[in-house]
Amino acid sequence: MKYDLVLVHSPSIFDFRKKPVMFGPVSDVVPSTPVFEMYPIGFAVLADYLEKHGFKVKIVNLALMMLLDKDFDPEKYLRKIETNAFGLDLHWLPHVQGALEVAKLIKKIHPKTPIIFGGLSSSYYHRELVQYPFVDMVLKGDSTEEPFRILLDILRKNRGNGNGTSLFEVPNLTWKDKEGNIHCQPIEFVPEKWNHSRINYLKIIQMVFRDREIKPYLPFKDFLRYPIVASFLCRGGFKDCAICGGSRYAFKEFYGRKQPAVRDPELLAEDIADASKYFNGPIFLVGDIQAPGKEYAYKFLEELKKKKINNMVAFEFWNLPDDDILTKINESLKHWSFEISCESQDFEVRKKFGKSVYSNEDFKEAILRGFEKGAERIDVYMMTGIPYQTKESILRIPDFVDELYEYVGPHKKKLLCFAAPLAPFVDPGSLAFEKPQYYGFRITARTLEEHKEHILRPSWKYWMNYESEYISRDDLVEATYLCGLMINEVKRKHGVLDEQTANRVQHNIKNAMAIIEEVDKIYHSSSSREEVEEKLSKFSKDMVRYSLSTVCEKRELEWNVPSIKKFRVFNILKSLIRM
Ligand code: B12
Repeated sequence: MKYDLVLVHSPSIFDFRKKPVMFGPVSDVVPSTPVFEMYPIGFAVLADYLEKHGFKVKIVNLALMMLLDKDFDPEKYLRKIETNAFGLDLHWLPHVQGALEVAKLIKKIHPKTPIIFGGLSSSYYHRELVQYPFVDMVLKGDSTEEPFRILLDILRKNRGNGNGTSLFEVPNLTWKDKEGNIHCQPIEFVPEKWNHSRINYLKIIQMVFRDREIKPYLPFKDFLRYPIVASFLCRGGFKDCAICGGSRYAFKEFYGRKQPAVRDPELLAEDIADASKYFNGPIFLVGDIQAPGKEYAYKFLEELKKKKINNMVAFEFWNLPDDDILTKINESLKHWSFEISCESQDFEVRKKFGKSVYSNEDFKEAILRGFEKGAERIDVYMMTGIPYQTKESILRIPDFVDELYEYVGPHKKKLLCFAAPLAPFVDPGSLAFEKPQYYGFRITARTLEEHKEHILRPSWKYWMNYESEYISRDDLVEATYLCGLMINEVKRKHGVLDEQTANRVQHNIKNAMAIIEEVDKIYHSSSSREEVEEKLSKFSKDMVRYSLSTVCEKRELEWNVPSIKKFRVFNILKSLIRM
């Protein structure tokens, strides 16, 4: 089959299957493994939009295919693909090495096929990116559906000629012409609302059947066991969190967006209802429904109520939810929960973080109220390594977690608390990356090449692109693991984790700490990368093993799936026949 576009998602480190790397707990609180095999949900949005406009699109989750099968040969697989263009995401900066290597490989196999990069990190680094001989174009911004349609149309008609004149018609595009000159169109396609496209899960299922291949489309390793899907409130940022590359500041300065593009409340409710037609797993609503205003939240919940949804819907809150919101959520859904990040128990650290300011007392009260109003579960997140946070401050997190469990009393088994590090990178475009001096940060990698060099180092301690004047790297890594150990004990004490799980987490953390010590010794006593890798090769298996479920057990993140049937097979088949 010949495609117009093949979207490829790369692993964070291309040869992760051979390299000895201590990834650390960088992915402990997201569904992916440290290879970051989850592709941007934007792939699904782009595929739906472009297919609707008559283009044939395929998704290839190369990272996942490499992860699932140690003998899978990416070169052999990519060689068989026929397409007018390849689209590669460099959305999350930790993919810098993997995405560049995959682009190089594709260029070697298909020298005449354009390679187009996209995603937030690509947009930030567009000029540096197109200078690589194997990168032809970058489509910038958070909304590339329509620019991509125009570009694919040009490529299909073969008008993208040598001097690239017709490419001037494509908004948001940076590209290199045959003479090697770089052209940058400004980011002008920035819709004020997000109503022009959607996440169409059925479309992905249809593509699986069309291509008779499921693996390239799976979003992450455990999806078939735990099918969590998501719906999104908006594009852009409402808040100015210091370390966030998706903040209001970052979008305004680097991605051409002055205001977040919010989805109409009716459409958002429809998205959730649509996902619930095909999946029985939890639906995570990304973005705080309170952010666009109370009226918005009420309208959305009113619409949601009409849909009579059975799935667990997990909300995300940036501000503390008030009683009205919690009551209305409870009236709209059978099963619901929420997650909230208070960043730190330290009021001063939280205040300077720049998201929301509330006292610990108010926070605890909001969690208790959440349970009383009917939340089936609440997840609380905190971070280590954020600006102004000292080692002592990190080591006090477990006391606060203990206080929280005491406070919610009978609800404690439904409360899950996590603390994970700001790693591997502080996001480019964030305030702390752009104005590090105000946050006591020193940035150790700025360019793509510098980040690539960091990520090829042997452990997450040396990957980090920042140093804080409030805590050394050694202390940050140690305090993160110690904090994980202590939180684990708090959860054991309150019966939140069974003995077996708590023992496993304890074992993982202790082993991870021992490996970090070994890596440090080898790293500091070797004179070349090859020597480090050779000496570390005997720890390879353990380095992978103790990079999973360390600061917490990964399954702790999982919300209950109310039905044993994870997929609504009858509805899927019915919709496929109708299409
Ligand atoms: C939801 C979310 C997640 C979800 C992932 C959902 C998903 N599959 O996409 C979860 C919680 C799993 C997650 C995890 C991580 N995230 Co996150 N995430 C977000 C968040 C809050 C919203 C993203 C969003 O709205 N997407 C909406 C969809 C429609 O847009 P999209 O996928 O970006 O796609 C559009 C464009 O990016 C572009 N595009 C994307 N790919 C491509 C490819 C091509 C070829 C082209 C042309 C265009 C293109 O076009 C699409 C639409 O037209 C943002 C913050 C924000 N305000 O944006 C952070 C954010 C993107 N995440 C970030 C980070 C750092 C991570 C992690 C690395 C954190 C960690 N250490 O674990 C992991 C990586 C996980 C992985 N890959 O396995 C940073 C990225 C900063 C950077 N420049 O690197 C952000 C900006 C902020 C943050 N710190 O959370 N994340």
